[in-house]
Amino acid sequence: MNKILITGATGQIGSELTPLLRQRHGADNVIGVDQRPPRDPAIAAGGPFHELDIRDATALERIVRENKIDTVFHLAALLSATAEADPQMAWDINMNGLLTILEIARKYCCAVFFPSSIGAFGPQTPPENTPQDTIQRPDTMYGITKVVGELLCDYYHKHYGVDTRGLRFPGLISYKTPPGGGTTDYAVEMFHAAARGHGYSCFLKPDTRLDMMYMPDALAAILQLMAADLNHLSHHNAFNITAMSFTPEQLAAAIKKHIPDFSVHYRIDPIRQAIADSWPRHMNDSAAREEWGWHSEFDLAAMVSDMLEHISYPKRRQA
Ligand code: NAD
Ligand code: AKB
Repeated sequence: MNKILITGATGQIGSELTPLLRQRHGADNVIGVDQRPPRDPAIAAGGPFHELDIRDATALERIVRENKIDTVFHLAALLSATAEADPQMAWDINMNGLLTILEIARKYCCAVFFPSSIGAFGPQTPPENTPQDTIQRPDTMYGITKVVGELLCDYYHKHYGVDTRGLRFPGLISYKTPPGGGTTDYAVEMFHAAARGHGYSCFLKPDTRLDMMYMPDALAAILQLMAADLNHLSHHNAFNITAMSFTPEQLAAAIKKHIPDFSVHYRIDPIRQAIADSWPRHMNDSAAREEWGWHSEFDLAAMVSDMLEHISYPKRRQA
């Protein structure tokens, strides 16, 4: 991994992965692209950045060719709630974006990282201890694009020898960049409300349990998987990984240990509730542990302390 392209570089993951990779590989060797300019000016100023649509195959191919890119982190996509609001657009961006990247990777011999999601599972999937290899019949457009994405990555590996690797991320929690339109966004929103000294109106039911992960663990997992010995990987793509599993009321209780007067009430959004109800409660990530040594550092208590340490607003009321 010498010359790197990151798509979706200004999103929740990209805005943290881009500076991390620039630190490790040199600022000029990591090119970010996204359809919107970075919120954090450091991303645009910290190294090469191009504003473009992921479906613009000509512009992407030129960047890869001219910069001799050897590794692509393909993060650009529409997330679950945004995708349900415009399913045709989600198919176009998530599928044609990925196909463009895979075709370029085939032509220029690039490795590709593709993030899948708990959204790749559906109502018929076993929700507890969800196996690595199991029933995948999602009923959301986001989930459909993730399953097809996983299969496309396997196809390009098997038939064209492209080194495709990927993870099924749970909901990611971070403080640097807000999440981009997902079902698990409630968790990040809850922290910001609490840190402002406000109550929070949660769009999922109090007992909706989902897998979650703190961003430092997600970034470590990406780097560890991409550095893993190819000979030790039997799955390549779509590894289940998780760090914790909790409900909105358990997260609220953990935040209340730091901010006792924090309160949550529940105003359910039926669309996002239906999406959450179709996802696993807790995935089995033993394949990732066995094949490339995955383990998480942050549990619920450690993540909550670290989040609240980093989010500060003038009105924050401390315990
Ligand atoms: P995000 O929404 O924060 O970022 C995605 C980025 O893609 C945005 O900056 C957006 O501007 C860009 N983008 C969207 N359409 C584009 C287009 N047509 N052309 C160029 N750029 C475009 O999402 P994220 O949380 O950073 O997620 C990145 C990837 O990880 C996605 O594939 C997502 O499905 C996956 N993932 C994320 C989570 C999570 O909880 N954050 C969990 C599982 C999987
Ligand atoms: C979403 O809620 O859409 C994402 C995800 C789990 O894929 N956070």
